[in-house]
Amino acid sequence: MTEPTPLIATPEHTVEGFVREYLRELNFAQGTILERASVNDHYLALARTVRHYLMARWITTTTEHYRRQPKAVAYLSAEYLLGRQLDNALVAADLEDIAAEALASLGIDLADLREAEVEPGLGNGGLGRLAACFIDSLATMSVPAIGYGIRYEYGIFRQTFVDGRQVEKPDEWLVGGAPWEFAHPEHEVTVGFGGHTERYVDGEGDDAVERTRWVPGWKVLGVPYNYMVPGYRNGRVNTLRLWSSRATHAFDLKIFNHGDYAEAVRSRTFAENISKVLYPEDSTPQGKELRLQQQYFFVACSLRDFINQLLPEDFDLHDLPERICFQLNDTHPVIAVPELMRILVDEEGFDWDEAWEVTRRCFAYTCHTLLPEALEVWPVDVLGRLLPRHLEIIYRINDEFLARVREHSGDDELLVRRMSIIAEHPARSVRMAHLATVAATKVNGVAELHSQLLRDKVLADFARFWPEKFTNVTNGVTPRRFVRLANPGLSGLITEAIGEGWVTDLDRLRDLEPLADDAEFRRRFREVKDANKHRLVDLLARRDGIEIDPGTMLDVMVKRLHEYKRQTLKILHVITLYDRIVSGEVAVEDLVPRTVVFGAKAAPGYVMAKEIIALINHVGAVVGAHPEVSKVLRVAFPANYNVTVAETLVPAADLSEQISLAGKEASGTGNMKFALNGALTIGTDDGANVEIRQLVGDDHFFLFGLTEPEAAAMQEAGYRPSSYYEKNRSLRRALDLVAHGEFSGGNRSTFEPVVSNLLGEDRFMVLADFQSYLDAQERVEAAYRDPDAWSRSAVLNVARSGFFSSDRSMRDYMDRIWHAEVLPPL
Ligand code: GLS
Repeated sequence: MTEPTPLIATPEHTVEGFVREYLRELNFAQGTILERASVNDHYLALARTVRHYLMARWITTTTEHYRRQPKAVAYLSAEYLLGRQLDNALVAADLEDIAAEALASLGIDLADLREAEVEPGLGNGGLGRLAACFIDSLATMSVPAIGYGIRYEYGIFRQTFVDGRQVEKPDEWLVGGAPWEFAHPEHEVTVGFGGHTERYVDGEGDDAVERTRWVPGWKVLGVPYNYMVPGYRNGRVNTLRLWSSRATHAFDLKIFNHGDYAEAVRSRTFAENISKVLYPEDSTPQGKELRLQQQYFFVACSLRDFINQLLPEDFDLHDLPERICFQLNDTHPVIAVPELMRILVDEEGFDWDEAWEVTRRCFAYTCHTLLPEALEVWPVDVLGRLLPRHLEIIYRINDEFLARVREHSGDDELLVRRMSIIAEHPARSVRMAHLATVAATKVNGVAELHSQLLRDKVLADFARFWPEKFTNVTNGVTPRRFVRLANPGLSGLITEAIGEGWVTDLDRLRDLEPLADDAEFRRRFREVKDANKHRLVDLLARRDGIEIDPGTMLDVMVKRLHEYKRQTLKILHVITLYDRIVSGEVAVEDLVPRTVVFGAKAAPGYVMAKEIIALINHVGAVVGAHPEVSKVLRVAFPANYNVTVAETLVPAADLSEQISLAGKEASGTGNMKFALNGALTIGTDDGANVEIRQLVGDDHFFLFGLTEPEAAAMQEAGYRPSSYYEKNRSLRRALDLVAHGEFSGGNRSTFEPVVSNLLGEDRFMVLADFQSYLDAQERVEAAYRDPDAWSRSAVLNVARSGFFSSDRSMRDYMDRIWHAEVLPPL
């Protein structure tokens, strides 16, 4: 490839240059003029203007990747929870001040235009947001990387509340226009589904070999949409490529040629449905066939694209492992393993062993869960119907793998059954985590404890078989979005104290440590926190009509609604505080005033999670309506918590609730965002909490609850939740209030399912940890009464959390798994 022609019109990096470009966009792309433009016109013109400043870097980065053919990373993820793009692009291109000034000179407020952007919510929660943080870090670190995923037409649903109950609305994020994407229909890829396989003889005489080919029953097209992934001021822009499904052109022809209009339209709908909607389950996938179609669709497109578009034509695929590592983000993209085998064996003529050698070295697998029900399995009849050739390949991979297991274990058939990629019960199915583990060069968990539990429990047989395969990479979050952008006040304070290097080298936050003992610094730190609380007050008033008092302790629990995360434990604490005030046990003067903020979406089919949402809202209403209680306690539950809300909420928080049952939360990443923004954590010894506590120190973290081994032992011995109800008066009173209809207008049946579930099964041991949680909350109160000591702890949380940068996660992946090249900044 020759040098690209330099862009003729990279706009000048000045206010005047920006104004010119902006007006050109408004006039020529939006077809309007300043006086008549709508907010959306302005937003689109602004987004395109910013885009133009990044374009030269993008083209240069892409061209260089092609020319140098470095060892690169392809991140395969069914989810990218990107959040708004505008600010991130402005910051990356160092355009914040220029843009604000340029717009102001035209009488426009940048802040108003920000609000016009609908965030692309192409993910459920932590796993999707992690992927977005990772691609940001890879770009900032000049690693040649590409993200591959799905361009869902509808992202995660918009949550509303009706009578306190969750009601889902479609997320129509594309309607206003999508200025950050570039469609490339000329690079469409064809993907097959269904049909059958055939054996045939390839070649003649001595050279004749028997081969297999797949004859798909139907085909769809994948159209790539490219997104810029700008590095932070390093001149590089990587690519996120999301696939959208379309009907093949043959369908259009059929309509005209055969007159079978209805059938042709039906087929078209099938094709277009594939990328229609994000499945809204987090950590508990539903075995829906469309989901498998989505998974195969995007990995088939991505592998094809990588081979055809990003490799030179004469590339020898035997060398593929020297050129790429495909990182499997959870099991969702694991069908890529048999797909690469199929390409190499059936299309490229590799023999099986050669193909396996290449495939195995090209993939690495990240597991993101500990819940057995979250490990994906596909019934063989579903998989075989949709992807018959892939099922054959999986069987053969399994046969060869199990032969090795038998060889090593002396025919331990129980072990063989446990390790098999194919489960026999309850239905014959493919265990995607086993397939991934067998194929991958490396398997990693996402926090130290999680990786340990993978080795000891979830994948223990595999860890014994291949100890060197298993490793840990603790998650991280991007400091660009979650500190620099979300918390300008704190960022300014940090930069003033230690310079701006921290934005790309978060370990430097350590240099803040001495300032924790500096009263003036702590005062300014409190001022920032206070200002952030006021920003939140404005947001909630504007967005949700919720009033909160910025003078109270902000106690925040935001994450998906899941029983293992134990939002019920938090609400039982609220109920206990309520009860103590109402019963006169404590006087309001004796309590630290708090606002408890929840944010949580429940999977639409997850009945218990939706009941818990209703309970929180009903308790909130009663608490807020009580004249005494509401003086010191309020519950705020803004609907539709998303990345945009997080960006205002996290910097305002005082207390971060990370209260999952130990051994259930693989890592958590919200916990990291809060610590980095100076909230103190109340948490169990779970996921990355363990590492947060180790780093910030026990004195600056409120630990409570059972440890993982304790919880496991208690379950083993026969856990009886009702015994806690019987023993613990506060707990009994709180549960009785719920059961007797205190929060449901006297109706005892409303929350009966929640109460009886806690008393009867309580799978996640809320009752066992209740007292310990109350005790920890008492310690929180005591600590909060001393603002100086509290802010000292908060500053230390910031100073000691640099480890949780996703840049560090990327370095760990590079060193332990990918061994990709790092290019110089441009
Ligand atoms: C998750 C885990 O539940 C989180 O603990 C983890 O932080 C995240 C990213 O590794 O992955 N797994 C999952 O299915 N959804 C998640 O958020």
